[in-house]
Amino acid sequence: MKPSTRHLAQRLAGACLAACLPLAAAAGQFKAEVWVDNWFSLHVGERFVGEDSVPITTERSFNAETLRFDADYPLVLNFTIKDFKQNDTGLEYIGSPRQQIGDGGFIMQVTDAATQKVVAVSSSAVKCLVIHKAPLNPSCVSSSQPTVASCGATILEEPANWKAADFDTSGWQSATVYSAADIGVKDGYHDISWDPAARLIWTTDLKADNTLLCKLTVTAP
Ligand SMILES: [Ca+2]
Ligand SMILES: [Ca+2]
Repeated sequence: MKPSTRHLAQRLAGACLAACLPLAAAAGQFKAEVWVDNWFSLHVGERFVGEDSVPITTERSFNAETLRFDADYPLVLNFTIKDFKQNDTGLEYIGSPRQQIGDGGFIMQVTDAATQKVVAVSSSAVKCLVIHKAPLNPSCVSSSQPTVASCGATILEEPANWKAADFDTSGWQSATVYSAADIGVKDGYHDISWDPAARLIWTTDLKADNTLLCKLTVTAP
């Protein structure tokens, strides 16, 4: 082998060591498909996997999203889910004739690339904590100048370590399952072939519950 060829071969081997080993070390490859009104991010355990590519401030951001990631079972799926609100009143289109309390909606499924089987879905098995709830007084929607004081809001910090595998969600609510009509599914929702077990979920109040932390742990099938 000529020195220049050997050098190239060494460089290629070095590139593969850097790029190929992490793939080889991961036990599994997964695809998460998500539709949400309006925005989400996903961590698998503490590791950030991805987020809705359309900013929440985009009007009518009803796109579906597909994220691919490597992980080991058990999968600890940690979703931060947000319904759009213009400010802490929980309202949107403030000051316009369309001023309203917006509503949410979320569905997801995770497919194991090795088997092409859906291994995780949104359902009542998902545990959620509402960390932004507003308005508490829904009649403020008819106010010409709604304020946080008149609307009322409950805003919490994220619990420390909520993404950890051993975080205790026994105090969190089980997700509520909604119909497609309840949610008013649209746009990207219809781009995904949903597993029959994947359900549209939110917490108990589709309108006032604006920011949710939702957690689902999936053991090896
Ligand atoms: Ca919304
Ligand atoms: Ca809302």
